[in-house]
Amino acid sequence: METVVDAANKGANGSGQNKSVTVVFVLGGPGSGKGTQCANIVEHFGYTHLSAGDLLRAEIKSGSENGNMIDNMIKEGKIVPSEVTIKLLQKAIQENGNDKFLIDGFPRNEENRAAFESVTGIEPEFVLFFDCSEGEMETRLLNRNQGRVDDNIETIRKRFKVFLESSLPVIEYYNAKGKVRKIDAAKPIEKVFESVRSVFTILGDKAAA
Ligand code: UP5
Ligand code: MG
Repeated sequence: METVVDAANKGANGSGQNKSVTVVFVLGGPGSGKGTQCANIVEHFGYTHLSAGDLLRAEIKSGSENGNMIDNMIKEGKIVPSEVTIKLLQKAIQENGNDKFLIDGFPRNEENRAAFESVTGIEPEFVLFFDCSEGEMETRLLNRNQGRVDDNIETIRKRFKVFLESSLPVIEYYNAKGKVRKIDAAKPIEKVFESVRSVFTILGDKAAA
């Protein structure tokens, strides 16, 4: 079966030779700071940031046939079917010349995780986990003011429930494999980035060795 890596490579140069792609999953509850810290990682470590939520929101805006369904799922804080999200992620990887990606906010449940692995053949290098209390996350989301349809108290509570029930088990799965790098995400943005920076610096040192 053709993996996303083969497909990406064909798209890039038509040769069909394997290109190795490094993927880091960036996970954590709603408002834990995934998007904020990904922007910092992009700036300092040359990754491309793919937010699954942003890709889904762009899909709604584009007027695609799945738009209404995605919009309704996001308003309810529910997880969009894997095939939709994986197609968007695959396309974004294929169309990008970079070989290092931060996948932010995905996989959100066990089915997402297994489907991504079997469809793309990609295993994450590691999983960055932003650990933050619900009280702090709630305050941040209610103060965000970016017009997100899911930043209201009712949907926020649903998002927290889905995170606990469906997404935390994914983090536990990777933790059992020794792949989780847990970050205290309740601190101020610059302090959180100090911890993030040390994780990526160690990775860079290993690659150079
Ligand atoms: N902020 C950030 N860090 C701070 C700090 N250290 N101290 C103080 N303030 C801080 O940050 C949120 C806010 O907090 C910002 O105002 C920021 O300035 C401040 P942000 O970096 O945006 O947090 P993030 O973790 O990215 O929060 P987000 O709301 O994006 O997380 P979600 O996981 O809820 O949202 P996402 O966009 O990933 O998903 C939305 C919905 O899409 C899901 O609920 C689901 O319905 C759907 N979805 C799927 O179905 N499948 C997917 O694979 C992905 C999404
Ligand atoms: Mg985000």
